[in-house]
Amino acid sequence: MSVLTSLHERRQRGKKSIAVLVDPDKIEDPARLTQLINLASENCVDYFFVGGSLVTTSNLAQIVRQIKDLVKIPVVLFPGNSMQIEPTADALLFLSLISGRNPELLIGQHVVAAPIIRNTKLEVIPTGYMLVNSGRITSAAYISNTMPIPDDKYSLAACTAMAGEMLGLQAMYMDAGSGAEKEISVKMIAAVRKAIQIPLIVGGGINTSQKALRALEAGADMVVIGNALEKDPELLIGIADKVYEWNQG
Ligand code: 1GP
Repeated sequence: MSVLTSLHERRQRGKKSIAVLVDPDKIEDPARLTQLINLASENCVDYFFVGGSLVTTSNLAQIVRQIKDLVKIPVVLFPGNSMQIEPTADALLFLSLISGRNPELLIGQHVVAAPIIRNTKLEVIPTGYMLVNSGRITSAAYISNTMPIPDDKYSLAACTAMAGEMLGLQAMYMDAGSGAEKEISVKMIAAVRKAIQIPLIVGGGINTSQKALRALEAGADMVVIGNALEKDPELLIGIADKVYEWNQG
């Protein structure tokens, strides 16, 4: 089943998902990545996201291979730019940075990437990407040269998502940025959830199981956890337990 179909199907059944984000630039020790991959598998993680705002290493293919050699969890590219296309992954979030007004990230990089993607078997998931202010300038905001949505402008976030859905985007990703000081508020997640029907992914600064649960309760279909696991991979156990409990209830 394609990643998008499974997201829709899970959404219809009220089931939530977890994605573990692997930022190639933060992988210094392959053994640690192996540990994280195995932990993800033991804890029924649904997806691996691979990518970052700035990737200075050339280990993307190696990371995808390492995941695929060990587990059957789908690998979804979460590219910061058109250079982060790895044909051996399963799917790619074709991100349009709709919270910003930088044409390069609304259409420019897409034009460059499209013919390269066309020659792969990657499942393309047209995704609205919304950066939300998290209290300090994140790499995503800096590199994208865009202004994130202010964290208390719920209606602005809702209308942005609504417009993205009307433009035909198939999923929405709200992101406070990797390692954000403040995760996205439940009020903002709820406002966006009310505005759209497509699957809603939420990430950035989710570093406790309580934060993950709050995002899911507010309407996220999937939470993405990255930074916090680099410091403490075991954190995944608590978060996965919450998602499991939700999905059972
Ligand atoms: C960042 O949403 C992802 O783009 C995950 O954020 O690394 O803070 O978990 P963290």
